[in-house]
Amino acid sequence: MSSEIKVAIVGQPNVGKSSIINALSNAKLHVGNFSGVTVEKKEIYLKRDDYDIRMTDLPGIYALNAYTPEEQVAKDFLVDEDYDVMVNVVDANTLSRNLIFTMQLLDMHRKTVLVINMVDEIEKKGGTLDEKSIEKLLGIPVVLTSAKENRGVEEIITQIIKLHNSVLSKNKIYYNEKVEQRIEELAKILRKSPHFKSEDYSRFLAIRLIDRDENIYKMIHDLPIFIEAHNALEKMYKDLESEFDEESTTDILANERAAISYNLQMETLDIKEENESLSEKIDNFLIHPIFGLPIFLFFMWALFQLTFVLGNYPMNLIDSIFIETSSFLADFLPKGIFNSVLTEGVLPAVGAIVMFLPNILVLFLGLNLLEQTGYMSRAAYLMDGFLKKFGLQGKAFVPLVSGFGCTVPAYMAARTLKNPKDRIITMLVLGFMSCGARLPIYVLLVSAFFANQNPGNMLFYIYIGGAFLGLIVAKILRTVLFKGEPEPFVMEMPPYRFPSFKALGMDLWIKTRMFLKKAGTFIAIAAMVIWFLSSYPVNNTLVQNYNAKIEQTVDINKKMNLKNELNAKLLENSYLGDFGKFIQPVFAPLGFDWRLSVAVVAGLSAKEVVVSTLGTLYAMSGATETSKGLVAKMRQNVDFKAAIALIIIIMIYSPCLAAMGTFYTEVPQWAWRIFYTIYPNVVAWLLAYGVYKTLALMGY
Ligand SMILES: Nc1nc2c(ncn2[C@@H]2O[C@H](COP(=O)(O)OP(=O)(O)OP(=O)(O)O)[C@@H](O)[C@H]2O)c(=O)[nH]1
Ligand SMILES: [Mg+2]
Repeated sequence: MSSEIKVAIVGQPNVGKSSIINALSNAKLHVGNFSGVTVEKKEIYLKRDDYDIRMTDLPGIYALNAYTPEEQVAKDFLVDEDYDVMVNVVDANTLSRNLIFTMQLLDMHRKTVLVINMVDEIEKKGGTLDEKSIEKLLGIPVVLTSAKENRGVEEIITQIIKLHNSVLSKNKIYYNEKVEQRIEELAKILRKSPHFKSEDYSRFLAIRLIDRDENIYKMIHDLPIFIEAHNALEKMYKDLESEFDEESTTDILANERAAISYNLQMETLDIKEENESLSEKIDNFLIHPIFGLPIFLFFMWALFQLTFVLGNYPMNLIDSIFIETSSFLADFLPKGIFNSVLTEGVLPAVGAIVMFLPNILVLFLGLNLLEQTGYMSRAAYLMDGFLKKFGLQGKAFVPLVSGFGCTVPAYMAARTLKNPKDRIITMLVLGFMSCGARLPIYVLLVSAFFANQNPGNMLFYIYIGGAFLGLIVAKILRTVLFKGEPEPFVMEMPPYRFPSFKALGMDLWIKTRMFLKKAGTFIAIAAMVIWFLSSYPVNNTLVQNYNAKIEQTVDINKKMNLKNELNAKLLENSYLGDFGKFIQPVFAPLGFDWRLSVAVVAGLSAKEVVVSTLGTLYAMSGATETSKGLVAKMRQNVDFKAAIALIIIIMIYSPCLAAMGTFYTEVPQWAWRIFYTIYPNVVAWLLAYGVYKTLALMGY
């Protein structure tokens, strides 16, 4: 019989909680060198000896007084959920500050392991840590780890199992006598209620109440003991605040904890502070008041150059592999529906999207480096003044940049914004940040229509252009709907860290797998649907007429032309052709034919579908020898003005269904949901139309 141990992993942001779980298991939790990477609790299962260990990775929190939605997730879990052992992770580099939170956790009086992570960095600075003394002083087991170097992490499990099998030992933090007296007095009142009979729990609640924790206050609000507790509490606030000469009892407790933590660090950590750390030296350059912003823009520009240039090498290879495989299978397999679905429907569609995988990986690698090195927080700091001009706050930078990767986690990352107005504005404009799935469409169009210019520059302009439009919309929203200033923001500057190649590789591998899986399932199925809708109904008289004409023709080229004409006519008269023509009036002013219109609408499900649908539709129109690839076919069939209009539509209109679903989950108000569903499409159409008309006037 194996027994289960439930473990909560808790600590301040960016201390390495997720990294520790990754080191312990084969979990692939997202890590990054800035605060607020994890915004949703995640469960991981481990098996050791006879134990099933269920670990919950929680978002980082600074204190038990929760503010932001993601901090609330962690706090609710800690206070309300049932778990056997708490693992508190702290960063050895900022020990005393982290220990302040540990004190709050110890108030809960639960089985706790203290994990001091990042000891590798302390060692590099020539420091030593005396964990045995901390153990003695706090009365709980202490483990030193380096998640990065995979050191000490197994010891955490050993301690968890040991704690699980032993009785809870005394590990109270004792406050000043005057405070202790009040805690005991209040706890006694609370114990009169049948809910709070336990000694430990009543003590914890009493401390939280004296700490002015509003959630706990609300919790006792409807209980019979409330009046008595409330009166006692009011008196305590007044008395303590005058006895300690402080504004608030929160400050009194904070001072107490800070003093204990500081002493703990002084007694146990031996380290010489350097004059100017490497991080500071790099910062003199990277967050320079004048050069900082241009340097950031240069990095982004370089990223898009690389995305295009590096991504293009394998692209042609992948493209031709799919084309050759299709034409081989088309001849090899017996003629029939299966053959056609595969070689005209699925393979061209999947190939059309898979060939952009290298571009996407380069983009993700760049974004990942931004996260791993710690530059993200710097860039946020640099952009703060700029973003403020547009009614956004500096912290919004993190979700905005994540949006270049994928809009879904970006919506969730917006949870770190404390102010609901700041958060909703950020979420409403997040879609303007072109995600990785839109990259293939851009690369396709840029390759087809801007081959003579620098295509990397074009990509950069598209992404920056989208972002800039988002800022303008944010400004309008702030002026019209949300009067007021964005809140000032605080974001911690982590030290620069050399990215872990393992984490980078892991992340790219996950992205590749997910992408290929999506291409092989969702995209393939969508392509089949598109194929069937565009192959039926078959107009038999048309086919017979054309076949007769083809028989009579001798010239090979003329035969080919007739065949293509037939295919085009059949396609136009198919179900999808009918649908395309039905929606085309909406897109006709933008110069789209029905195929582009269908692709744009299909792209509402997922942006990859735009390219794959174009792949199928153009493959079915029949290929002439000169235009085998999709790029060439686009150039042949799409007008330049329409291509630009298409780029604008893709840049702005609604993101995929998954992203919209996430928005609906995160934003409960129907008014916002409806606004969000409609306005980007209207803006996209109007802008695309304006640009199309302007280009027409300019003679394109
Ligand atoms: N040098 C060193 N770096 C580490 C260690 N553990 C984690 N890191 C790095 O510290 C950063 C933060 O790690 P995460 O695991 O994302 O931290 P977290 O506590 O989950 O952060 P939040 O989710 O924001 O609360 C990452 O860049 C890690 O690579 C360690 O032991 N040594
Ligand atoms: Mg995390």
